[in-house]
Amino acid sequence: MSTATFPADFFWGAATAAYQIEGAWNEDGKGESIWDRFAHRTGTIKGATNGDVACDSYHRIRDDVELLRRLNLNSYRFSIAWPRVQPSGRGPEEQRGLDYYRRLAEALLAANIRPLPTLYHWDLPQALEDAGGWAQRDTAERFAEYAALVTSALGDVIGDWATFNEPFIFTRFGYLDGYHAPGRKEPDAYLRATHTVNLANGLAIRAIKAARSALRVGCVYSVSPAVPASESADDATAAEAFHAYVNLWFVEPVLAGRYPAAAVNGELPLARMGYRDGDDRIMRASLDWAGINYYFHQVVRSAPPSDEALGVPFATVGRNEHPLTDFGWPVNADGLRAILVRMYRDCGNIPLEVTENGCSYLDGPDARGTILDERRIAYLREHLIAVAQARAEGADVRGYHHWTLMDNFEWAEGYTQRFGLTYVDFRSLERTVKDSGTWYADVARTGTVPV
Ligand code: IFM
Repeated sequence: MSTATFPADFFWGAATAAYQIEGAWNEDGKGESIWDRFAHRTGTIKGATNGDVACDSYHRIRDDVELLRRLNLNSYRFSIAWPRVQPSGRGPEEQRGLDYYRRLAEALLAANIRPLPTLYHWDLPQALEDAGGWAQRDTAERFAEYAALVTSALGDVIGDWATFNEPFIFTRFGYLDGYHAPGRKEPDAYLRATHTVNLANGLAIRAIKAARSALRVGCVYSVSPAVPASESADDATAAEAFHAYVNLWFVEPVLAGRYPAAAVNGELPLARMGYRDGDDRIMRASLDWAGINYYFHQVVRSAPPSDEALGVPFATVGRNEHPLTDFGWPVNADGLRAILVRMYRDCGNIPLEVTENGCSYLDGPDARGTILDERRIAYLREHLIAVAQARAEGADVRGYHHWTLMDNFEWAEGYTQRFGLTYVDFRSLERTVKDSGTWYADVARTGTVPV
């Protein structure tokens, strides 16, 4: 397929997350988050930077909505900072935080852009981390209360919601590998954290539906298709174990009330995870849609169980023959087609949206101030064609959100990566649409990807 056309009701979007763009880290009653605490610690973030100001989006609703309008987008995926609306993660709401998100949603709607918020994109209130964080079972109840609070307050203007962004990433990087907040390297805490998040997802979905039954609630997953390293049966089995662990650990619990046992050769460490009788019924809930975040595939081979937490029976091997972005991530558009088709099946044919897909290239302004990011245009073209191919193969993919609207704070990488459709000068905070943004705006306007 060299060109592709999408239906008129397809969602063309861009995605961001609160800590990566908002700034205003301690304004209007906002509580401290685990990312505030972590980034303020020496040695955690490249360049010793943090999200205190980021893109200052908290003060620039009008500019950012205007940017989305210029890009002809009809969907904006952003996240709600839990400590902005419930500073310590429990108790009464902070009205000024809710007002900010209402103003944002209303400005989007006035520009004919669908607001698509995620309730948790990694910024846990620090007070909850002090009580044990995601490793503490009670955090599941806190999350459900917060979800009900926000959707009760804003569900009159926002119909589509996501609970979590990339549960696999924030539990693993935050509690096992330690290079994301809260910076813990504790295998047992990690295992419990994955289970708490699965409990929280089920509880929150039911709490949201109890508050407002018409809302459509999904969850957003980071996924990588697994390519077996060889044609051996062992590597094929290893690739399936990778898929079960990386792609389905937070999918099967909500859809079916169970963990994908293939991830660990059938030996689920339920006791270490803090699993209790009846948890299947808590985790299971009615998911209306799933978000797919795709960046790269992984080549997987069979290996003796070695992972310090779970003992997964596979290893990933170096990253192959594909070209790399400036961040060193392989560019493989067919991986997006493949994983959309697979996840559609594994999610029981519920609607999918691409909630993130993008690339960091460091192109900056030339002498005329133009950002000629041709590599991002090529990336977008190939990946959008892959979405069209997945649709042609039967996957019900209803939207595409590019990561990201504008260059921003890339977690432990600080400001050293640029994923944006828009260039941000981090001294003046001026935004300049890159050539890729202009190209994408044309696609969004016509619904057609040119050759
Ligand atoms: O910036 C992140 C985002 O917060 C979650 N998904 C991957 C992006 C690029 O690393």
